[in-house]
Amino acid sequence: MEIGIRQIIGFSALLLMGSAAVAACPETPAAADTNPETGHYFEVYASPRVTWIDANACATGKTYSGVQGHLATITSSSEDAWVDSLRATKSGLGQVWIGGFQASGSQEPGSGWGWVNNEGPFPGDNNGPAYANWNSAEPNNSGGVENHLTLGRYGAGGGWNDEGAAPGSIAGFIVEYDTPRRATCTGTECQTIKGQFLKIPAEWIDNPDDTIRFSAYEFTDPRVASGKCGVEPLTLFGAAYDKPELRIPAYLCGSPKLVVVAVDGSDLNFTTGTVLIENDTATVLPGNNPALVCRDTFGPDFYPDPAIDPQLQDVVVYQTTPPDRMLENASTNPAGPPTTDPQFIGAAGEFTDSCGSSRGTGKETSYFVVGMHIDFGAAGSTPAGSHQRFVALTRYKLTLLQQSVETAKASGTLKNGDSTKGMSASVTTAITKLDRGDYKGALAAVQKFLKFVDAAIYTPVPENNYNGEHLMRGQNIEFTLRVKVMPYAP
Ligand SMILES: [Ca+2]
Ligand SMILES: [Ca+2]
Ligand SMILES: [Ca+2]
Repeated sequence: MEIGIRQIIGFSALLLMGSAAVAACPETPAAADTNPETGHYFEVYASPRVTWIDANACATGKTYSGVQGHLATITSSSEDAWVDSLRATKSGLGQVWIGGFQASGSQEPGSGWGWVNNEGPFPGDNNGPAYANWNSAEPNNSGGVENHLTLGRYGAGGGWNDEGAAPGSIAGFIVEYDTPRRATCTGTECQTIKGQFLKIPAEWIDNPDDTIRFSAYEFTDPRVASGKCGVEPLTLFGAAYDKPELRIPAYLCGSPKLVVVAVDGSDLNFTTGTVLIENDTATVLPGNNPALVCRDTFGPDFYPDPAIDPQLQDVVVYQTTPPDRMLENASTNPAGPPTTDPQFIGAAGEFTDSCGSSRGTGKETSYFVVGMHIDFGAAGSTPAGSHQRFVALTRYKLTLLQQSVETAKASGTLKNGDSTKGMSASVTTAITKLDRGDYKGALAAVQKFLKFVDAAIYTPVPENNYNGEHLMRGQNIEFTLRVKVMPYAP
């Protein structure tokens, strides 16, 4: 499955304009601004009596900075307040269409509501897990024909209305563009986007003017709505974005939104160490499904028993650009596919080592993905099945670590001393122990491996940060064994 940036199809707007049934789209917005929290660009258009269908066609026919528009989707209270203020204060318009619609055939006013842009369902009252902000008198399905969502019927801050019965009350519509958030950092500690913080080893900054640049792109994982989590991989970016592909394997899935942070660290110079990334996913992605993200973030009410499902935890995903540098990419792996399990094959790897934080080597440019969970699909639907899948995933990760150590030795970055021999031996021991079901022994071997990494001397080589890779992989396996495998052993 692949989603790229949606292309501007010049003649589709022409076709729409040629149809007598569709009104012309307004050219100039009454108000427009960038939401500082999400980076998304919004435009409020005056278009009296426009139908929701026509407003939706206008919105998807517009582009801003190469990004296609959609009727505004409002998935958090902060986004709601900001968009409503743009409408009320800056545009001065009254009731306007936004991107909520009710599935045809839904007769109950409160059932079947969803967002355009594949941004998921939302409840017909204000008490569901997903955000909603209905006025206390709404939705009422007046006249039996109100199947689309508006802002402004009850004034600023007055909440949402289902509309369709009173076309004369419609003043226009709001378009949202999922434009990237951008940030540039200097120094060793910096905030990239709201809710995300990076700590870079001081030795990486050899020039005070060195910068590290970020662009954040928000996506909704299409596999969530189509039931393909744990089944199909996902490819993002590629030629349509003029960027290298980001390949996410089947076992990693959005919750359902995810943010991809594209990192350009080409000004930095680093051959050892890792970058620490701290994410407050509730802030980075306030619209995410709270049942699928971190218990530590949302509190025990949403996720009372950590033994219920170890798959449901916020993870951070890392991939180098280009993707073929990753050992996870079976097609370019010199040792051939490291696993026969298609679910695990893919370039991106998850490298979280506790909820909300992660480590990456950051070599060259890279992608970090925030707001995903591990999802084994049907194979992980029982505690025993989930446990088996985590054991298989850990074994796969250990084989990749083993390969990484051998590749580092061959590159000359590691001398064949005691520490190097200890690294190889402890990974082999971990695999043997895991295969025997001795998880405690496997954990001890991985912890020993990390001590050997600390003791080893890595001679810098230009093409790779092997020290960072060994730290990152070793710490991730240690975490997976300790937090995911051992507590759920039958
Ligand atoms: Ca939105
Ligand atoms: Ca209705
Ligand atoms: Ca209504």
